[in-house]
Amino acid sequence: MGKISFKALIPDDTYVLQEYPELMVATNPTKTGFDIVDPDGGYLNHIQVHGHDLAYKNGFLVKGTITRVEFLDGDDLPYLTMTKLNIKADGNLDLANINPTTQFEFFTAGSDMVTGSTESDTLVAFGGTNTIKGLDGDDTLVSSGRDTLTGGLGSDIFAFAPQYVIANNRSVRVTDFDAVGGGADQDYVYFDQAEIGTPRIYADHRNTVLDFGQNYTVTLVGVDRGDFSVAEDFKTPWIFDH
Ligand SMILES: [Ca+2]
Ligand SMILES: [Ca+2]
Repeated sequence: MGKISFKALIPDDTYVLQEYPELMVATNPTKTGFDIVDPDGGYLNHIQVHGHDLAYKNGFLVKGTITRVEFLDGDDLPYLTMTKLNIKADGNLDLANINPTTQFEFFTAGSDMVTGSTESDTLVAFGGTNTIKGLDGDDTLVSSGRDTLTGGLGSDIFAFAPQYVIANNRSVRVTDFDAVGGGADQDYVYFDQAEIGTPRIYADHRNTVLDFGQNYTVTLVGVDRGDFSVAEDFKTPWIFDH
């Protein structure tokens, strides 16, 4: 299981990948890793990839295993670190044409433990069965399904990315949704209603369930159905806007 830690180096609500140019290139490829940098040298932010038995052919990473990735600023301080990865090269990583967002999805395709900082973070985990913890701060936890989300203190947004919702049999559990706190404690559910419609909302034992159909459910653990309402607990319209 990959271990992903976000650090508090960037201002509130800035998604870490926004710190990087859209096109980057790999330099210094060796058996044990490579760096990903801005081809124009315009940004000092860079990404370091570590692994073993890495091999390259025609400008692509074709063999080996990626075990650790660090997203760094110009002073080599980490925006986020990814350890305990076990990612096999799939031949699709083009060393001369790297989109950090696409690459991040590849790095997080497995099941991951994602941890935020004590500041406000935007946390994502993409594929796999993930555990995401926001800790302190007003965090945005973005789930692609089959995840367990814990916001921690603060007013958190639990966001469900519409591009993943079309898949079946995805269930999410939110362990600490605060539907009654109000003010600084209030948490929110976010999703794009235009994309996936309005869920059926019902009580299940001591939980409240949002049922989007196609076996896609979000369970708000320990939330009384009577405390949850679309008007007060849904966040619209934009995911990164607290
Ligand atoms: Ca993942
Ligand atoms: Ca946080």
